Amino acid sequence: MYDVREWRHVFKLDPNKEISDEALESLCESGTDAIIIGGTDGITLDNVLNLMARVRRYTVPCILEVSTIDSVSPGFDLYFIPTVLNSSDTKWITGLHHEAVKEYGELMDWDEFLIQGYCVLNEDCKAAKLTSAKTNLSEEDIAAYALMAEKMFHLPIFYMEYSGSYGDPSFVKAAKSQLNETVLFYGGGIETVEQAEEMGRYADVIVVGNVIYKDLSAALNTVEMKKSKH
Ligand code: 1GP
Repeated sequence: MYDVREWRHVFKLDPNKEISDEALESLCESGTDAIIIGGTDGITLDNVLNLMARVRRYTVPCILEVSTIDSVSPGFDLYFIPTVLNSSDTKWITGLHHEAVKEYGELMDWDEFLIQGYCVLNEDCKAAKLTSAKTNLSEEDIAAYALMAEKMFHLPIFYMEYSGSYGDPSFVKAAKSQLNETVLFYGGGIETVEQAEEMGRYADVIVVGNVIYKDLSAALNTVEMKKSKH
């Protein structure tokens, strides 16, 4: 079984975006700790299965971050299920989860599922709009969500999501100061190894997404952060 506590760096691939075989090979063989397949729009069973099959040619762990119930399929190493802690719509906190478990709970192998306590922080990102997230948060608010994730809900992952914009490292530090057991993921706007290292000083795992599609070699360089101090 894969242990996210040992990870430092992951790439997140969007099944709704094109990627060449060469680019995919370089990402899978880059030394990153895992490939997460996930996105917000246009996620279908077809594009998820297609990308999974292509990543499966390599030994890197392949994880599905579930965004719609219909696109879940067997064959991944792990499944991440987001619950958006700062959403103001219960659908994104426990609503869809309840529907999914009611339908498929008996079939689920719970050892393969990890729940991510998301805190969505970039008000302009699609995920914030979709989930009606309350993004105007102080350092204390974020620290409290981190503490809730670990102590109240015992979530394995707390994920600070700035998707599309580079966040404030002092906020990541504030979250980390509350966490001992829960693994801290940071994602958003990382385009250089320096940014990856900066966020990686506090976050346990950094997630690199968009830049893959803008500047592949910059994306590949971010893996170098694995050598830096945590
Ligand atoms: C998105 O957190 C990830 O879900 C990564 O963010 O796409 O901005 O790199 P970027």
